[in-house]
Formats: sequence, C-alpha cells, structure tokens
Amino acid sequence: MLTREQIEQFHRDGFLILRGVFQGPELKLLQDRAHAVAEEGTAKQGQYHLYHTFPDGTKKYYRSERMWDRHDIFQSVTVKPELLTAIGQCVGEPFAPINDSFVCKSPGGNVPIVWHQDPPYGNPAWERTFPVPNFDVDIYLDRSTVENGCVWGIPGHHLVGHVDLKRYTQDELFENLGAVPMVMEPGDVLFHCLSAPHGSIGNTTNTWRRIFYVHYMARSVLEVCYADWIKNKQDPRSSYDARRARIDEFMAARARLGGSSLAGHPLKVGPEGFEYTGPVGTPRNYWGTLLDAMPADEFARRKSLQPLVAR
Ligand SMILES: O=C(O)CCC(=O)C(=O)O
Repeated sequence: MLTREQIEQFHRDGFLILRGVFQGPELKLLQDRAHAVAEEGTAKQGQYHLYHTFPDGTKKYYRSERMWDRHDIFQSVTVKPELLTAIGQCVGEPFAPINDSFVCKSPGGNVPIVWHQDPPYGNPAWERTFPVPNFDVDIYLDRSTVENGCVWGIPGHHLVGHVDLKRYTQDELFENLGAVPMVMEPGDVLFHCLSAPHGSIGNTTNTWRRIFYVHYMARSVLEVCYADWIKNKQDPRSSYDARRARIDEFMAARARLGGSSLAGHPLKVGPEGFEYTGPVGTPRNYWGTLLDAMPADEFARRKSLQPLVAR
C-alpha cells in the first residue's frame, strides 16, 4: 500500500518507483519466460516481435507485443494484488489492464529509445493532459543502470499535454533539463505517466536490460485518449468491456500458478474493473483538479520544459 507521500510524489513528478514488488520464484519464472521470448525474437521466430533498423540496414530485436498470450506468468503478475492496490491508489477510479509489451535491451544491442511522450501526447493537439491519471506500469526483470540504458525521465511536466521535445537535442534532454535516471533492481516497478517526457540510451554493456510494460486504464482514458484503438475492429478485444472481461482469465492464470488472490486486500472487482476500496487514494479526475489550480505562468513554464525551481 502506498503512503500519502508516495501518491503525492507520483502526481507531482509523473514518476514513482516501488521497490521489491516481485521477488523469489514469481520473479524467477517471469525472468525465465521473458528470456524465452527474447530468444525467440532474437532468432526471428514467432510473432509480434519488433526490430530496430540501424543506418547500415542491420536489424536488432528490441521489443515484443502480446505477452499476455505467451504464458500464464505475464497474466499472473498483471493481477498481483499489491500492485493493483498501488495502481488503484493513483488512478482514483476503476481500471483494467488494457495493453502490454516487453522492451528488451540485449547485451551490446545498443538500441536507443529517443526522447518522447507516449501516445497520445506526441500530438500537439493535446494541449492539456486528460484529467484522469494515465500511466504505464513497468515491471523490471533486470538491474537497470545508467550504463546499460536505463530509462531517464524529466519530472514535473506530465500535466501540460504535448511538450515540444524537438526544440532540444537528445544530449540537451539528457543533460540540461533536470532529467533523472531511473536506476532499478529486478522486481522493482516504475509508474511512468504516458505524458511524462522520457528516453533511454542504447545498451553497450554485457548485461540484459528487460522490462515488462503493462498499461492499465480507466474506461474514459481508453475511450477518449485511445479512441482509434477501439475503432480498429480487426482487434476483437478493442472495447473497454472486452478488455475488462479478461480480468477473470488473468485471475485464473494467477490461481493456476499458486499466486495470491485479492482476499484481504483493499480491492474489489466490479463491472468497471478493479476498484481500490481503502482510505488513502486519489480523488476522481485529480489531474483535472491539479490543472485547474495551476497558474497560467506555471503551466507555460512546464509546457516549455524549462527546469522547475526547487520544490
Ligand atoms: O524501455 C525503454 O528504454 C523505454 C521504452 C519506452 O519509452 C517506450 O516503449 O515507450
């Protein structure tokens, strides 16, 4: 369970690190199955793997999609009660797991992820951030360090919608604007807001750096921010209701692996998905409330990515 201070930090910075959420045999199985997916992708076998193309035309595996359909463990960790509790405390309304992916920096792979905001915030039409908190949940499978290409984030700019990152070089974004390296251990979890500027350098070490990403959302976030996903009728799971319906499947996978149930946790499953029922949480539409209270000059300063004054 998060403390009030952790929740406030999350809403202030747009990033929150949770230490040691996954441990022991659960973490080991997750690492092993993720490694099997990485080996498959590296060998250019199977489906839904992504490859980075270097200027000389060579390709390097760096990402896979649809992890939930590959092994029970990916569904099981997605519904770990302690994790769902922390998510519910930060969202402030019912939510469901909507999307997942796996980013894999192999030893010496040297694939950078250039600075960006995640969809939909690369689009300048998003002048303000949607009022319901929207963040990725990043489950770390390996030690992630400055040397092996950890994620860097610029805290404090996630409420102001699109930010013009192209005004700056990649070096400036890493060095001059208050970027922080997210140094993580296996089993740690990072909450990162989709709207928060972030990027990472390539991995030139002999270590792996792998992260399982899960995007949980409230209904309104999917239906407004990702309306195009729903319109894609080729994906039978496109609607919120269809994705929310997978919760039972995920809980069954967790039970098969002997994982803990929701019993004893401040959580319930309702028609709109998981609901946090404890006392220390986030009010509905909280980012809208924060934005309404933000003076215009502060909004403009955050939008321009000027370094924030000491808080
Ligand atoms: O894992 C990383 O280095 C960053 C991944 C990322 O930002 C993304 O997939 O949007």
